[in-house]
Amino acid sequence: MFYTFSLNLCNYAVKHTKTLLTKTTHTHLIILIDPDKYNPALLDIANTCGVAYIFFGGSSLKKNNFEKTLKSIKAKTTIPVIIFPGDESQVSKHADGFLMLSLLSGRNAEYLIGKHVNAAAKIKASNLRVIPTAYILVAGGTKSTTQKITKTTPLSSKKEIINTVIAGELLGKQLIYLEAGSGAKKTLTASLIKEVKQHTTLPLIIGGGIDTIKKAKEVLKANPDYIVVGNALEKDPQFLLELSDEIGRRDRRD
Ligand code: 1GP
Repeated sequence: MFYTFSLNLCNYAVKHTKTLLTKTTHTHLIILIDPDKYNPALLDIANTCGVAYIFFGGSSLKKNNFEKTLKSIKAKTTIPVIIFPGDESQVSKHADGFLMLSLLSGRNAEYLIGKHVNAAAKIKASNLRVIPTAYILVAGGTKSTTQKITKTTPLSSKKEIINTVIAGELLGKQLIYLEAGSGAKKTLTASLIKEVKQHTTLPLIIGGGIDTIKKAKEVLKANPDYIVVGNALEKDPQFLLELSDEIGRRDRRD
């Protein structure tokens, strides 16, 4: 059992494992913090709410405070912080791990190998735990920042999504991150997530556009290993309490 029950704000807490982002029996929650929009109040809630990981990074940072903000987060929490890099400058030995993202849904060589070569020596020197990740952007009803920056087209065909997941596994990735894009209008459907799960044994992360409990419930029906929520928590940190309750309720029910 991954969760341990305790009397705190959100009814349960998380026991962290040494290996990062492993497969789970019940969906765990990841919050995404954009360094430019860090709100310490969100971290205070996260510390009591069974958040499994913090993803840290942003696709268009302007404030030049990546390292400083990362250090201040690490000083305030024991939740593992994993860099979800928006570009090759976002590397720091102060994090607990690093998602080595390959944007497999796109055909832009820079996001398949180019940026990785630029950052490789720095990542290796950091001694970070690196998780090779198949990053797959799926159409979410709006043009996402990732889509704009990478100049790639998100996938919409179920067959292509599944074949991309399979290719990711065959290429040796250790994690599948299926993403509707930050601020997506539509989240991924439970039926698509369930089908994807039938074609991979890798841990599966679902993100993009989870901004209501109704949308969270749809994604949770498919029981992915992790869901990631960013935008909605920037707007309302209290939403984390509701999300956490919903996940905790499912964990106890099954
Ligand atoms: C984005 O999947 C994450 O990369 C989170 O998306 O900001 O829409 O929650 P949201």
